[in-house]
Amino acid sequence: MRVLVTGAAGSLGRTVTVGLADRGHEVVGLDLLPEPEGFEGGWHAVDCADADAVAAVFTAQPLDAVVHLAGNPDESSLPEALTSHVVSTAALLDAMVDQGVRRLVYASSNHAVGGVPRVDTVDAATLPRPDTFYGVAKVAAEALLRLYADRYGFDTVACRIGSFRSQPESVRELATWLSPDDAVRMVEAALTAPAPGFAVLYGVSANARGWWDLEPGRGLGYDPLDDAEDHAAGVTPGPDDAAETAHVGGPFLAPSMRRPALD
Ligand code: 15L
Repeated sequence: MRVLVTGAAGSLGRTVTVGLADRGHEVVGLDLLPEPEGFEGGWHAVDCADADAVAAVFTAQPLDAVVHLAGNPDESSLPEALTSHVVSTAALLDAMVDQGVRRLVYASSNHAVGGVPRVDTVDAATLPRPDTFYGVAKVAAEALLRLYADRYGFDTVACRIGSFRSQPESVRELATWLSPDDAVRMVEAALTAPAPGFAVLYGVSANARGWWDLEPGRGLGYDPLDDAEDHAAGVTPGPDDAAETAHVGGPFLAPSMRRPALD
């Protein structure tokens, strides 16, 4: 499969591009940054929110699917978040319509439901409950995926990723960790699942302390193999652990994350 990976120079992007290439896929990278050393394949240094530039990428080579990982991973103003996550997704989806590319795997986030108290069930049917403007933008991007799946018959998989790290770094992350190897498993499953239509899965490893339902992912062929518990001895408890484990979104619920929408 020839796959366009956006955000290919980021930490998740580098893991996914190498992992997909190792699994026999042809990877075309897209990022604002130049290609990392050693990257093999096509590369487009463009802004994903620039619809004309994105359209030109799609005419440069035929593609089978898109993995959209690009976007600011932190909180920002609402307009910045909408540009980074929603406008970029729309630019890709419109280019897909024009070029007949029918599958998009999306790096959504647990922050789309970050306001859910941790004791509640969190599964694919959990209603949006963003904890930040970042989360609002992820919800809106997921809504776009649903719209294009309904309107054009696309397969669009929203992966609500927990905490992508080489190792868990806090008590919360013992529940929310997504390991590098599981991230590749997740993306490949979402790319190759037969006809998922619009689907949501939780992008976490098989953590013994995990909070979220892994079954929607397993239904798409994502079987995580790693467990944050294997790294628990290296995690030092901290003063914010209780607050960070009270809601799905952890630190994004902290008062310091609050800001006016339009500043
Ligand atoms: C995310 O979606 C963020 O991009 C990342 O920076 C982490 O905060 C992560 O979620 C998390 O919840 O740990």
